[in-house]
Amino acid sequence: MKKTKILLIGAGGQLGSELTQGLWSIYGIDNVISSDIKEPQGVLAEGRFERLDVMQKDKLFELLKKEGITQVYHLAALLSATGEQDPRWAWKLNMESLLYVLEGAHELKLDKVYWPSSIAAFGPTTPKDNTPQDTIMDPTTVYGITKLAGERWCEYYFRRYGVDVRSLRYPGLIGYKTQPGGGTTDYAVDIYFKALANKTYECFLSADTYLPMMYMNDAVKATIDLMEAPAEKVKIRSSYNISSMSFCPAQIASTIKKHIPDFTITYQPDFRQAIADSWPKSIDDSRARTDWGWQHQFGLEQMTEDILKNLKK
Ligand code: AKB
Repeated sequence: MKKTKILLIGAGGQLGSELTQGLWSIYGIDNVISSDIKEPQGVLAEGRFERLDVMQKDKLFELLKKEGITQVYHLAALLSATGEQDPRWAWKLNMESLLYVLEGAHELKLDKVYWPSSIAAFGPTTPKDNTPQDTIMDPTTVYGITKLAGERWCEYYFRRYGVDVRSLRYPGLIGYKTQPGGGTTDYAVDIYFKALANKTYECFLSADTYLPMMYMNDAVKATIDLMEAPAEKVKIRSSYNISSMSFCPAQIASTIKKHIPDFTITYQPDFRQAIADSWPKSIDDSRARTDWGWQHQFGLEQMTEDILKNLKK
């Protein structure tokens, strides 16, 4: 049997380092190579790491061949807020890199590819509550446009070339080990750091802005569960809705107050408010639950307890 050898691209981001560790525990540290355009930080330096600019297609293909890679997790992307600073670059980076990975998977006959989509692929006329799997998708950010187009490309490569590509539409991901970079949902990470450091936080979204969110432990679990599922159970090849909780800034603040009673929050909405207002408030992920058995573990209370406990350490 062919040995599994995994490459993570863009592993230096918020999800990458935790996903890398999750994959180490299944496949062993020597069979998982993390890569990023930046030098490895923290835990990534303990395992196998390659500097890689995913826009250099030749270098990517060279690495895939040299290491005999069988699975790629392609996580590199500009997110919703940073994408708006340079829309043409966001389009180029997010789309071309995906096409290189899909082409590599097809040409080199890789076993599987993972690529993340996002709730950003939905838009202002999408039903906002319990957003269905199949519905109107009219993203307004360049990031969301790349996610919607990317979903179509994934399904195209699956149908046309049989590439076993799998994807999840992540909600806002919340972890404490790595800082997020440039998302609209990042307030829900930052708030914990500021609550502990200063007992106060100025939020860039309004108090009642509900968004779908997920604790990093659940995001890693969902990703690995999907990638480990037998191919016949993965019926959606664009991207699966996935969900665990939904809350607004006022709710996360009151949950934090249970642990830090003198914590205060103020609101100063900026350009990210319009982005958040264009996204769903909650997600129907019943297809993920029935097709490959998705179950989440963390809600707002458990997540807050876990994050604050670990950050205090
Ligand atoms: C962002 O806020 O841009 C991301 C996302 C929801 O995909 N966290």
